[in-house]
Amino acid sequence: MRGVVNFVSGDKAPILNDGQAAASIVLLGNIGRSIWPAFERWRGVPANKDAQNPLDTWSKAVIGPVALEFGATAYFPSDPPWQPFQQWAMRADDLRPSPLGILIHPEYGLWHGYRGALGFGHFLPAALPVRHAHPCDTCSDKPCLSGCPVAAVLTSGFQIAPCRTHLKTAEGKTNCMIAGCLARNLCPVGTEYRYQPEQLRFHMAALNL
Ligand code: B12
Repeated sequence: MRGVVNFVSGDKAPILNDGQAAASIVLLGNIGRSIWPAFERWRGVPANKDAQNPLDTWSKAVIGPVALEFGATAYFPSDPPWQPFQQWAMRADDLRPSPLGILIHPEYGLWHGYRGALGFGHFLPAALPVRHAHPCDTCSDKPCLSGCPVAAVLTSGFQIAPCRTHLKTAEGKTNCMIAGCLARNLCPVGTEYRYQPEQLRFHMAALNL
């Protein structure tokens, strides 16, 4: 569980399966490597080996039954129309945007993500997150801004086109595709939560369309 959002009037709440606007959502996702062993076990089953978009498929296989059991509506980050997972996440947890576009947390940095959300027609108990200083504001070196070999990480935002072009070059194939995004790897926050090598490679392969 990655946090709870209770919607107030004026919010654009997601629509539940019964057609009503949700009163609350529970966000679900990973911190660091937390989901990886379970995902790898699932992928090791012969029937799942050739699944398309395996991490999204696994997320649905795990979260779908939980939604049924609790009478909730399940939302998934990869399903169009895209739900505003990052806006929800910033309300539910102590997160702010980093220059990479990924939300940064004071403890686990850039090493976390979302696998789904459960929507409910009633409000849920939710503690407001304790807000700390934004780690990027107090980071004087900002290695993420200089670490990308093609300068795809700018203060104005992440540029996907030069990144993807580079990932297809010999250099991209031997560094970013193997070690993970070099700019993300250079972030000094939450390094102990950094994804394991196969997890980094999996996400780079997903980005390299
Ligand atoms: C489209 C998309 C992308 C596009 C961005 C295109 C664009 N310029 O908008 C591309 C393909 C570039 C991308 C890349 C990545 N993404 Co992305 N992406 C999404 C997706 C599916 C939709 C975003 C959206 O438009 N939402 C709809 C609007 C209404 O929601 P929102 O909350 O208001 O939108 C916010 C985002 O759009 C964000 N934003 C704008 N531009 C960009 C660019 C990037 C790179 C990111 C990450 C966010 C971002 O700012 C908005 C305000 O908060 C979300 C999932 C989701 N449903 O949100 C994941 C999501 C934002 N991505 C995520 C991640 C982790 C990545 C990657 C790191 C994955 C990877 N394989 O390496 C890379 C980043 C690469 C890097 N080196 O940093 C995570 C972020 C988690 C976090 N900690 O914040 C999300 C939430 C998916 C998840 N399952 O957790 N992504």
